[in-house]
Amino acid sequence: MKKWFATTALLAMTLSGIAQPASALGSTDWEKKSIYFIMTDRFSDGDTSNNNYGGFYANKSDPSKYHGGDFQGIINNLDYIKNMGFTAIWITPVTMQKSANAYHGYWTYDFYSVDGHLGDMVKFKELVSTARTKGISVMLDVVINHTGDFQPYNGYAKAPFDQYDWYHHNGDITATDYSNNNQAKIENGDVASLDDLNQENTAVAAELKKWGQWIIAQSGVDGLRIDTAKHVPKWFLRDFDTAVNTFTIGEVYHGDPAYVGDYTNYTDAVLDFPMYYTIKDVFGHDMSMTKIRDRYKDDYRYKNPKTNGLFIDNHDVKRFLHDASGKPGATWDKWPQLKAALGFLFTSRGIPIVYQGTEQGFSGGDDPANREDMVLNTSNELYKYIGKLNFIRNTHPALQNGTQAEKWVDDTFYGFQRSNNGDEAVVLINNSWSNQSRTIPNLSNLASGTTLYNRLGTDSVQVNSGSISVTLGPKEVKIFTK
Ligand SMILES: [Ca+2]
Ligand SMILES: [Ca+2]
Ligand SMILES: [Ca+2]
Ligand SMILES: [Ca+2]
Repeated sequence: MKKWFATTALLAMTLSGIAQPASALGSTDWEKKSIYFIMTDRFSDGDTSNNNYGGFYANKSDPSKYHGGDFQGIINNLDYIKNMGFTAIWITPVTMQKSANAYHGYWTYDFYSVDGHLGDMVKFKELVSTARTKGISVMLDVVINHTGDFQPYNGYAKAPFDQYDWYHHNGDITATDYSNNNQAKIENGDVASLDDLNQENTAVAAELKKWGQWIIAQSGVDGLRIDTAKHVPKWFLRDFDTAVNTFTIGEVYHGDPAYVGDYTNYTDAVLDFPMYYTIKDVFGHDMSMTKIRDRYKDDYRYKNPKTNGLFIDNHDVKRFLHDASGKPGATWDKWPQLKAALGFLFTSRGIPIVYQGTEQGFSGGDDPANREDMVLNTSNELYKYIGKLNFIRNTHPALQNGTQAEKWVDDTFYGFQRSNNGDEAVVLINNSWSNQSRTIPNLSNLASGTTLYNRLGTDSVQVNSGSISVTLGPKEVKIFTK
């Protein structure tokens, strides 16, 4: 009888649309995931009836306008993501906007409404629960630094965010503020005229925390990506993280690991911007692999580098294939650089994040050229390659959150081993445009005679007194496991 009551109660809750139970994924769960980053408006239009919501018309020929993508479009294509091996998605903000150019979702008008271009709260819940049945967790992008640009000429965001003293009124953060590292202004000034919320006002702080709890309870999302985190006072990031009681990863757009790493004292994790710049240099511009070694030397600055969000590009910077130098002397030969960068992304410590379109070879430049309309071609070689990398990572705990030790570094060659309770992976990367041979010494936990198999190819190698001798082709990555 007891059991029957419990089941019925649960069913009743689901049917009446009451908040779903929080999934309570912690940092350790997120370390194991790989994330596909979706800009919803540009992903897939699953419901054309919402394309003109609010009088802001979808127009695919204008890159600064809505293009019609929505929750239904994601729901319809979850298998496209699942079959590429991703175990989580990060979606752009869902709050209601009030601008013809707010397709991206970062300019909130009403915190407590879902933007009608995307769908409604019921559809949002359906996305989260359907994704979960396919083994895909959902991370929601949230903006707690600012609203849209309404002040001083167009009033405010919707109540209760419609009061003068709920905002800072300090003017824009200037280029000089950034170059002088004027942190007070960076936290209390406006980012590109977007109205900066005054978290020192206790009513604002309380409302933002209440909203964070509300959107999680309503939707059932498994974690939050905190937009513009370096513009939010650090003490409030911590208060917010505590209040929402879920995994948070902050966007701290800065190249200095000392600056970025400090934020892991206030959020659970950060996006690894310092490593992004290193990946761009090393893999995109053929620079020395000693830069990878040097970057890892700063790992002590992060509370837990296994939760660092790793990425090769995103919606705010030029795509990797736009920026990459390509093969010297060739007209356009950049895929080998991209594939090497992705090989690193999926094997290094940290959570790999791939921005939609990388798997289709998109090569857009600065915003909005980097926000292309998606095509969903599962036969693209890059789609298959990412699927293979995800499969290898998903089947090897060593590559998810194992320990990581450097075994070789020189200008063109990098090697490291990852270990996790008996699972071993040796990752080797040739960053040059010619064949390279090396003997990699000092491998751990691998007895002489052990055969290691390259999971990105068909070759194998035998361990001899803790060493392996290997040859890699141009820009080749080999991932050896037992
Ligand atoms: Ca639509
Ligand atoms: Ca601020
Ligand atoms: Ca403004
Ligand atoms: Ca947390």
